[in-house]
Amino acid sequence: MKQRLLFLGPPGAGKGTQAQHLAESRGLLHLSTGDLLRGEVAAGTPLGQEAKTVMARGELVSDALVLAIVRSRLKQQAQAGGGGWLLDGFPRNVAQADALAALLEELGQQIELVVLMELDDAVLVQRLLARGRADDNESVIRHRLEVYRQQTEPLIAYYRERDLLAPVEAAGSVDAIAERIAAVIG
Ligand code: B4P
Repeated sequence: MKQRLLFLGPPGAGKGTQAQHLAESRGLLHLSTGDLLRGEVAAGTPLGQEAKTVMARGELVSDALVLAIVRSRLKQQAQAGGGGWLLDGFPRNVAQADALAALLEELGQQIELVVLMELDDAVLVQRLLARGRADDNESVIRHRLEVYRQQTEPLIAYYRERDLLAPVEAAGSVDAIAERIAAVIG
């Protein structure tokens, strides 16, 4: 079974939903940069204050800020003896992917698989409108999709070239999608 995983895909594809299930059932560390940032916002930390307006606009929080969070969690886990991890929503652009590669080299670890969750825009928008989080109104959702196309989609070619990409159809029930993901992870 592969134990060092990335979940990639557009907003609303269900990365968080599937990552939570998988991490629980397989005992992996689940690192969702979105959840961690929302935690900082809720706690009113300086980092959260910086992230809040950026997230509300549907844009990406600065690489330095997100990287600092991921670096400290992965280092902590490595120092505690290592183990599997699942990065959900990170990296979101090529600079973050390069920084992750450098961090993993430092830790002597490697990405084993990148699960790409694929779904039509119409279904993505419907799911997000139904979720109704603070950044889930229609104009912000459209903007997040644009940001995804411009900044995150290049990672598909990036990880395909490194022979790590496993595309999964993200339409259907949560259980059906979980089975497809389990099949590619082994
Ligand atoms: P994220 O928290 O990563 O959220 P997301 O991409 O919008 O959603 P996800 O794909 O996880 O969908 P979910 O399972 O919730 O990002 C939010 C913001 O944080 C970004 O816009 C950015 O500002 C910031 N951010 C995060 N990471 C960053 C980074 N690395 N760098 C810079 N900025 C960063 O599912 C969506 C909905 O669909 C839910 O309501 C769910 O219940 C439903 N759903 C899931 N599966 C379903 C199914 N099979 N059928 C029907 N509904 C389903």
